[in-house]
Amino acid sequence: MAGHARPLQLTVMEHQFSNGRTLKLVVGDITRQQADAIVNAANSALAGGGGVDGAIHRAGGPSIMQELDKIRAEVGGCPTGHAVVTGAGKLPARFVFHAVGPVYRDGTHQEPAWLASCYRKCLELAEENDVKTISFPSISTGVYGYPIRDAAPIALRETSRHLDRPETTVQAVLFVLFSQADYDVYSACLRATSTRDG
Ligand code: AR6
Repeated sequence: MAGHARPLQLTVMEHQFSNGRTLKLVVGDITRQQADAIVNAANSALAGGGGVDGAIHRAGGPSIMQELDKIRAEVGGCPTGHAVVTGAGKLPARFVFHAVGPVYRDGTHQEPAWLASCYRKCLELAEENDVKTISFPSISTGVYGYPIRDAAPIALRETSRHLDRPETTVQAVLFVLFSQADYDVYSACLRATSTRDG
């Protein structure tokens, strides 16, 4: 390969479903992307943290944590595989859906089911709140250690299934991947699925 230029890496990929809905992948910072709802990769305590959680609270301002404080006082937190909704503060969105992904152990401790559940719960919240555009980070593949090659097919499968449904208010799903390497994994997976499913 020495001496050969690397092929141009596209940083946007869009898949259109036969019903006109779209699933799009980009590289970027989720706090900078306009959407009706932005998904956060949170923890069960809803206590904030690093990674995308930290970025969302920093960019969105204190109102998000104040709303989470109330939720925590009322229901104690959010179990793995579930999600709660708050406003989006200063973010360019109406809502933040705080989803709690699984901490990865070895893949045999229900991690795939919990991860799939996170995406489904966020899509349910989207329907309940009349959300047309929703952006996701790659849940659990940072601090929580889920191998991205195993997580990406689950994320793409759950969101594609939802977009393919005849009745859904969600018109567009955007995955905002934080590195070119993460984007490359998601785009290869989406390409493989699109080729297989036509
Ligand atoms: N925009 C988009 N993606 C991002 C951003 C951003 N601004 N920042 C990080 N990522 P992580 P988890 C990517 O660790 O694995 C927190 O402390 C990151 O590169 O944020 O679900 C919570 O409080 C990775 O690909 O979430 C929890 O305790 C992906 O987002 C715990 O981490 C998810 O990484 C949750 O861990």
